Amino acid sequence: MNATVCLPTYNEAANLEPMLRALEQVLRPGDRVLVIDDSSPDGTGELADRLASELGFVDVLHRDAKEGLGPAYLAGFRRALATDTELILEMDCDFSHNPQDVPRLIAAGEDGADLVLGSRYVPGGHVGDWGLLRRAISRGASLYTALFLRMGVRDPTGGFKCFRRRVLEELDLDAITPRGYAFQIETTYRVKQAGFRVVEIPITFSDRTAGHSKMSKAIVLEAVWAVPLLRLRG
Ligand SMILES: Nc1nc2c(ncn2[C@@H]2O[C@H](COP(=O)(O)OP(=O)(O)OP(=O)(O)O)[C@@H](O)[C@H]2O)c(=O)[nH]1
Ligand SMILES: [Mg+2]
Repeated sequence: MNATVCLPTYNEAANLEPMLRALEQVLRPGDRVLVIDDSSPDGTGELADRLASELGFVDVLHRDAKEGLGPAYLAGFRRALATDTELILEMDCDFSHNPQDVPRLIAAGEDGADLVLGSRYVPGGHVGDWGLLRRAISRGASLYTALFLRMGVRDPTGGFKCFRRRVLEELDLDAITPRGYAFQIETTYRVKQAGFRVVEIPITFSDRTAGHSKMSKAIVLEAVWAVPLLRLRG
C-alpha cells in the first residue's frame, strides 16, 4: 500500500533536509512525503522546493499564513486524498518522531488498523529528555481526555499517526476546527466514533534539538475547552 507522510513545517530550516534524507532511507518506491509549509519566515518553504526538485518523492504545499497544525494537516490530507495513496501519515519535522518508526506505523496500517497511533504511554513506549513540566502537561492532558471522552487511548495528544484513506474520506474534515493538540484528540475521537479500529503502537518520543517549539498557552487552553465540548456535541 502506498503511503504519504504529511510533514507540517514552520521554521524548520535546520530540520527539514536531515528529515527528508532520513525518510528517504525508510520509505518504499511509490511512497511520498508532502511538506506543508505555512510561509515560514526562515525560508523553510524555499528549501522544501529546492529539495523537492532534487528528491523525486517530495511534494510541497505552500500556505499563505500560519494557522496552526490542524488547518495545515487538513490541507495536507485533502491534497493526499486527491492522489491514489492508501495510507496517510502525520509526523512532526523536529525529530521528536523517529523516522525509523515510520515502517512500523505503515505495517500496522497494512495489517488492518484503520488508524495507527504512535504512543508514548503503552508498554514499550517512552518519552526521552523532557523536563518535569512537559511530562506533567502531557500526562495531565491524557488523563483529562480520558475523563471526558473515554476513548481507551493512552496517548491521545500524540501527532505520529497513520490513517487508512477510507477513514479520512469518511470524516467531515470541514467540521474539525482545532489548531493544536485538540486537533489530534478530535481526529482520533471522530475516527473511534465512526466505528473504525484504532491501534496504539509504542514509540520513543525525543525532545527537539534544533529549532523552536511552537507549543503555546493558547494551544493548551484550546484543548482544555475543546475536549469537554467534543463530549457535549457527541
Ligand atoms: N505548517 C505548519 N506547521 C506547523 C505549525 N505549527 C507547528 N508546525 C509544525 O508541526 C510540527 C510540531 O510542532 P512543534 O513546534 O514541534 O510543536 P510540538 O511538537 O507540539 O511542541 P514541542 O513538543 O514543544 O516541540 C513541527 O514540524 C512544526 O514545524 C503551523 O502553524 N503550520
Ligand atoms: Mg515538537
